[in-house]
Amino acid sequence: MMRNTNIVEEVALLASNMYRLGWDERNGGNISCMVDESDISDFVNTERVIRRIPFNCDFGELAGRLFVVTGTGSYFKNMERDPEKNIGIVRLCENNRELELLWGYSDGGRPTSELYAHLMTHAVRLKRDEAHRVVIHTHATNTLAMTYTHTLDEREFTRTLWRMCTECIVVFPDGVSVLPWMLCGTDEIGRETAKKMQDTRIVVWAQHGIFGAGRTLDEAFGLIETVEKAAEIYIKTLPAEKIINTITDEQLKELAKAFGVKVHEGWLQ
Ligand code: 2HA
Ligand code: ZN
Repeated sequence: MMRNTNIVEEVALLASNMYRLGWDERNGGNISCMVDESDISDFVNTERVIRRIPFNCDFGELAGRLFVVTGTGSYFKNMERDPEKNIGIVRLCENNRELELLWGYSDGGRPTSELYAHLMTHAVRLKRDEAHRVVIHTHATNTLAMTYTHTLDEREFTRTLWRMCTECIVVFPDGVSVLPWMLCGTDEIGRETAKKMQDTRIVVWAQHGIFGAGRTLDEAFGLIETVEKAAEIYIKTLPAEKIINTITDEQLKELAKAFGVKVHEGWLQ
């Protein structure tokens, strides 16, 4: 590890960088990193459980594993200033019913709403590569924009990205997968993401963002950064063309219902 930073500081630093790239507005984006006891023993007593967080964590092979995870509702902008509030370290319980909080979420918080997708992805990637450790979700701007103008066919999407920068095919020879628009924060999007992660380390969520997996924070971030750079070139060289995909009014209503918000009267069809 560079300098003398611990893994939590590394996550916070990455969150700051991603915020400054403009990808993580408000509470957008989340990061999780699987760690060993030795990575955190300097500042965490793993025998001491601060509190138990109810969660369906029936992830067999991950039971007992430790994760550094950004908190739900927390802003990437604020991670570095107050990591102990915005980031937590949890252990997946053997009983499949709860997470043990060992450090962080100091204001009573809990892990990201996308934890299910993160853990499903960790389980799948770990089977493919025992050195796998990191999952990052972010709202990478140009990648998101591309899902409005490009077909969502995975082969075509990947081929377009590969052609945008010379090194793309070297960085992600496995290509990218694409999920159509789906409600976020659900087990279903988690299952679908993990399924795609069997073949590619990048999964694009149409009209939402991107998921990337890697062995280190740098590797997972570098993957996303490279895809995003290619998407930026694509968007910049795009002729004025019609948008062919969008979030429909039906999907907006589904969101409003799922999150219990009252939408401006008459503004949806
Ligand atoms: O809340 O990005 O997808 C953070 C998100 C959800
Ligand atoms: Zn998101």
